[in-house]
Amino acid sequence: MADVPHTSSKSPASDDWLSTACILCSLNCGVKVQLAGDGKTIARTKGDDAHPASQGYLCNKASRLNYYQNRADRLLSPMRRTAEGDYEAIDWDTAITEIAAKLSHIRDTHGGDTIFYYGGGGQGNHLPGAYARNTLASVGAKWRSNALAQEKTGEFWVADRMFGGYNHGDFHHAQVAVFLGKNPWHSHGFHRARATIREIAKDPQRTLIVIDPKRTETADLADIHLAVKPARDAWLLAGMVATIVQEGLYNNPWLAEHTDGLDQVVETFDQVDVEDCARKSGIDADSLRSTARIIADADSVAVFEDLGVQMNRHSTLVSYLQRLLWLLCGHFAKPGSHFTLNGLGNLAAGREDGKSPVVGARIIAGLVPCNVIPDEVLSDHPQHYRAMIIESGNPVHSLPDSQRWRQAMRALECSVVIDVAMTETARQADYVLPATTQYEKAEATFFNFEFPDNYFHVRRPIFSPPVGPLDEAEIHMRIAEALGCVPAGLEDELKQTLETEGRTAFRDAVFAKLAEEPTLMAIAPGLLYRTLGPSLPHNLRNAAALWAVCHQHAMASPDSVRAAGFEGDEMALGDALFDGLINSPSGVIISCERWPDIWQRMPGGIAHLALVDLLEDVATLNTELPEETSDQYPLLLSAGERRAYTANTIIRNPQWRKKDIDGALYINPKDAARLNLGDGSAARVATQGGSMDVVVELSERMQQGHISLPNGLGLSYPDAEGQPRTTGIAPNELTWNELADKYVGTPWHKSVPARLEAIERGH
Ligand SMILES: Nc1nc2c(c(=O)[nH]1)N[C@H]1C(S)=C(S)[C@@H](COP(=O)(O)OP(=O)(O)OC[C@H]3O[C@@H](n4cnc5c(=O)[nH]c(N)nc54)[C@H](O)[C@@H]3O)O[C@H]1N2
Ligand SMILES: Nc1nc2c(c(=O)[nH]1)N[C@H]1C(S)=C(S)[C@@H](COP(=O)(O)OP(=O)(O)OC[C@H]3O[C@@H](n4cnc5c(=O)[nH]c(N)nc54)[C@H](O)[C@@H]3O)O[C@H]1N2
Ligand code: SF4
Ligand SMILES: [Mo]
Repeated sequence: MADVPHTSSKSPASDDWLSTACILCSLNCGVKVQLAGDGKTIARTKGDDAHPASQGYLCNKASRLNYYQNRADRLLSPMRRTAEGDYEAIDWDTAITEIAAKLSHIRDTHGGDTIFYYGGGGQGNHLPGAYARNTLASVGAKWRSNALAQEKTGEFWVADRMFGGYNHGDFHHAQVAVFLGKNPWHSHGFHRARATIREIAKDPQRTLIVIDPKRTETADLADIHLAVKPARDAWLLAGMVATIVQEGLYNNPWLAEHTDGLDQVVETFDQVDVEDCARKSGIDADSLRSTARIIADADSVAVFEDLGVQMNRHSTLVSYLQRLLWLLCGHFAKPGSHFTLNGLGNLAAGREDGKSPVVGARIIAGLVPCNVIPDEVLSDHPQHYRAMIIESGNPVHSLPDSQRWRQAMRALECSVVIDVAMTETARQADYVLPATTQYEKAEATFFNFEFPDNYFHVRRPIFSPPVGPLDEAEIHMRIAEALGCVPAGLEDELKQTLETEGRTAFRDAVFAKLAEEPTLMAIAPGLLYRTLGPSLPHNLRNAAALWAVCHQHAMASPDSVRAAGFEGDEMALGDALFDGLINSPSGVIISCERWPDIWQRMPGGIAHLALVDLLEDVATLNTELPEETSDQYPLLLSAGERRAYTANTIIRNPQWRKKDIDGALYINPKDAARLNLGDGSAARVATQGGSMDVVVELSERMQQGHISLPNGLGLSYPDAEGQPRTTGIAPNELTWNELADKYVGTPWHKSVPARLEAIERGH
C-alpha cells in the first residue's frame, strides 16, 4: 500500500498528550493523543479520563485513527470533472466562481428549490451542517436529507407522536437491558458499551436480553437470547405486548396519570393471537410470554432498537411496538428507563413536515427519505432536483441502489461534493472541494444523549491543515459571497466592534443587525466564523457557530444550564456556556436535570399510547402470511453488518483492519455444505438488484437461511503502485429503492432476498 501510516512505527515527539475524540462512531469517545516528531502523525492513543461520558473508555478501533488522518487518497485541491470523466485540479477562485455561476443560473431559471443538499455531518463532524446554511439560504434551497433518513426517521416519527421528542435509554442503570436488532459489542450506541454489557451480564440482579437472529458477541453475554427469525420482529413484539395486555400486567394507575389512549391499545391487543405470533417469529410461546413478564415485573427496563429492525420489514411498526412494551409497564421518566432528549441543537425532532416535491414521499425531521432521492432527480417533473451539494456523506456508496445513484448524479446539471477524499460519490460529481479533516479544525458532535446530566465536547484541532483544503465554514462563506449574499462592510464592522468594544458589545451588535435585517440569519454562521472565529483561542475558529447555538440553548433551558454551574442573566448565560465549551478540552456538562423534568418538556405533560395507523397494522398481523424469500431468492441477506473493523466509509485504507480484511460473507455451515461452499470459498451472491463475487466464511453464529455482509467495504484505495484497488464488496450494489418501509421509506437492508452459488476463484 502506498503511504501506509502506522501509529506504532513512530515514537512520540514529546510527553504532551492532546485532547480530542474518536470519530469512528457517534459516541466520539474522548481520546488523548501524542504526535510523532513530524507533527503530522498520531503516535500514541489512550482514553481520556476527563471526558464526562466516555471516562477513559475506548474500543478497539480508536488506536487506528491515524488511518483517517494520513491517507494516500487525501484531496488537496478543488477538482473539476472533464468531458472524459477524469478530474483536473483547479484553483479555489475558479471553483467558487464556476459553482456560484451554475447554482445562480439554476436558481434563476428553475427556482432555488431545485437545488438539493445531502449530508452535513457523519459520525463526528456536525458543524458543516450549520455552515451549509450560508450556501443553501443564498441559493434559496429548500429540500435536504442525510443518512438519518435511511435509518432513524421511522423511530423519530413514532417517538415524536408518542412523546413529543426522541428518546433514549439509561442502559447504565437499567435492571433489564434489551437490545433489539442491535449489537452494541461492535456498534456501541451508548457510552462504555462493552464494559456496561459485561457489568449487566455479571450482575445476578440484572438481566440482559438480546433479540437478534444471529448469536452475536452481545448475545454471547445475554441472559436471554431470542433468536427471532430474520424479518419477523413485528410478530415477536406484538406477541409480547399482547401478553402484557391479556395478562393484565400493565401499570394501570401510572398509565392513568401519565398517558392517554390505553383503551384503544387494550382493545387491539386483546384480539392478537399470541400463539400465531410465536409461530411466525420462530420463538416458542413460553419464551415469548416469560420474557414479556420479566419486562413487566422489572424495576426498570431500557430498550435499544437499531438497524436490525429499523432496516427491516415493519420497521416503523416495530419502533412503535417496542415503545408500547415498556411504556405500558411504566418504564419511562425514572432512573434506568427512558427519557426524552435535551441537548445543544435539536437533531432528532421527528415532526412530519410535508411531502417531497416529485414523488410525494413523507418528510420527517425535515429530511427527504433517502430511498426516493434518485427518483426526485431522474424525473421530468418541473420541480425535480437539478443540482446537488453533498458534504460529509457518501450516498453513492451508502444509499440503496448505487447504480441508480450514479445515474442520478450524472443527470444533474450541477453537482458539488465537499469531502476529504475522492469517494465513490465524488467520482460522479462535477466539482469536488477538499475539506480540512476533523483533526485540522474545531469539531463537535451533536449526538449527546445523556441524562440527567448532558455534556458537550468541542474538540481543538491537533494538526495544521496542509495547503489546499479549507474548513467547510470558509467554503460556504465564499460561495455565499460569490452569490452576492454578504453585505459589503458588514464583516469588518462586526470585527471592529469585537476588537475595540469586546464580546458583550459584539453580541448586542449581532442581535441588533439580525433584528434589523432578518435575512441575515441565513449567513449568520459564516459571519460568526469570519468575525468571532479568529478571536477564539486554541485555533477554535470553526467553533464560532456554536456561539449562537449556546445562546439558543441557554434561552430554551436556562434552569438546567444554571444547574450545570453556568452563571449570568438571560443574555450572559449563553456566553458563559460558550466559554465553558471553549475552555474545556475534554468536554463539559452543559445541563443538569431531574427525572420528573421530562414531563414538563412533553406537550400536555403526557405520553400518547394509541397511534391509530399503526394499531391498524397490528390488527392485521395474524392474517398476514410472511413470505420474504422465494425459490429464486431463497436466502435473506443482512447487507451491511457492523464488525470489529468497520466504520462506515470514514477510513478507506483496507490495512486498518487487523482481521477480515476482505469482509467475508458469513453463512451457517449447514447452508454452506448444501451449496458446496467451504471456509474461504468464492461465491456469487445475487439479488434482484445485482450480483457480486464474495469470499465465504462459515459461522455457527448465523441462523440457517440468513447470510451477512459487512458495512463500509467495497471502497477503492491506491495500492503500492498508486493504482486504485477495491477491497470487499459495496453492499448497495445489491439493494434497491423499493424494498423499504411504507411510512417513511427506510430501506430493508437487513432482509434482502438473495441467492448464493459457488464459483471458481478468479472467475
Ligand atoms: N464497528 C462499527 N460500529 C458502528 C458503525 C460501523 O460502521 N462499524 N456504524 C455506526 C452506525 S452509523 C450505526 S447506525 C450503528 C448501527 O449499529 P447496529 O444496528 O448494532 O449494527 P448492524 O450490525 O448493522 O445491525 C445490528 C444487528 O441486527 C441484526 N439483525 C439482522 N436482521 C435482523 C432481524 O430480522 N431482526 C433482528 N432483531 N435483528 C436483526 C444483525 O444480526 C446485527 O447483529 O453502528 C454504529 N457503530
Ligand atoms: N446496505 C447498507 N447500507 C448502509 C448501511 C447498512 O447497514 N447497509 N448503513 C447505513 C448507515 S446507518 C449510515 S449512518 C450510512 C453512512 O453513510 P454516509 O452518511 O454516507 O457516511 P460515511 O460513510 O460515514 O461518509 C462520511 C463521509 O464524510 C467524509 N468526511 C470525513 N471527515 C470529513 C470532514 O471533516 N469534512 C467533510 N466534508 N467530509 C468528511 C468521509 O470521507 C466520507 O466520505 O450508511 C448507510 N448505508
Ligand atoms: S466506541 Fe469505539 S469507535 Fe466509537 S467513538 Fe468510542 S472508541 Fe471510537
Ligand atoms: Mo447509521
